[in-house]
Amino acid sequence: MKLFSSVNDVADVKSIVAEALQLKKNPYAFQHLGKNKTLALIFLNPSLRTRMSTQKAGLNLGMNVMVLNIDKEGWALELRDGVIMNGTTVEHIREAAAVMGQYADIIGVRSFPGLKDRDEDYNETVFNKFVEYCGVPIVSLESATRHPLQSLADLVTIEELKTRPRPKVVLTWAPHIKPLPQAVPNSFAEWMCKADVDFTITHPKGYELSTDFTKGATVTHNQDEALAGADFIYVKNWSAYEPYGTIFPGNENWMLTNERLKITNNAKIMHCLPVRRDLELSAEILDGESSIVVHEAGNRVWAAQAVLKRMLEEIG
Ligand code: SN0
Repeated sequence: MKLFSSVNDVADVKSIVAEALQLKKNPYAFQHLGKNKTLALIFLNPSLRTRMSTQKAGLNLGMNVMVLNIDKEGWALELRDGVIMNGTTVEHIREAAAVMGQYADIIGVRSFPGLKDRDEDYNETVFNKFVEYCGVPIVSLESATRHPLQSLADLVTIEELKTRPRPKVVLTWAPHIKPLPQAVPNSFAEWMCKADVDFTITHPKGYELSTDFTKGATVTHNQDEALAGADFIYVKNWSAYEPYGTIFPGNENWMLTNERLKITNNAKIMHCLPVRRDLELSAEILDGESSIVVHEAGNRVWAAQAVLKRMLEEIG
């Protein structure tokens, strides 16, 4: 694997999930693979879990790891082609990415969407420039439209904790005060559509995701209907795809409470984090028995490690 940016980059989803669970049991078995290899993690946006879990995954594999919060610590990057750089940007992504490729054997990049220009975001303009210019294998640490390391960790978590062979998994929209990317729900949906689960998406009218990510899912605006009999509930806010980046007023009653969970099959509650308490998800759920959000975040290490391991095996 030279690129990990979506579920489509994984030849066999089942086997990478199994591999991640194997690594969880035996984290240091492949340290020889990463010896004298360098992983560079480049952040254009904030991070807690992705940064720490991917760093730990690299260390577990024996790699050297460098982190650059380029948005805060680097030169202001120019991302557009054909502009005279007489403004605030100092360095072009063409040189910056190429230079990073000189120092690293694998690069991870986080590049959130601007949520202004849908074509620019959905063409993955920024992430693809890193792919084009860095010249080494590259891992998405959340791009404009997807968060594949998160989704792989989510599937690993479902596989690990499911109590029946084909669990009912529900992705539910949750309230928020600002427009958030569709990356996490897009990505979760495309991974679930390829997994052996019964998958339903529920959201208020207007928050339809791009159908490129949801083929095979059941979609309903009736949250209770979706929650009935659910084994796993994935909670996440996202802004509208159309009109792009919009949030509509209301829908505060979409926040889950213990009362709302009574119709589920004793559902386990997931969230990628960070989560805003009592806005997106009730504190009583986060602090209660049904929440698996911290366990899920722990599994980010094994997902990242499975991906890096495959890349290292190919580099040789
Ligand atoms: C990001 C998102 O894509 O929704 C990262 C999730 C892993 N989340 C946020 O930007 C949350 C920001 C906020 O103000 O709550």
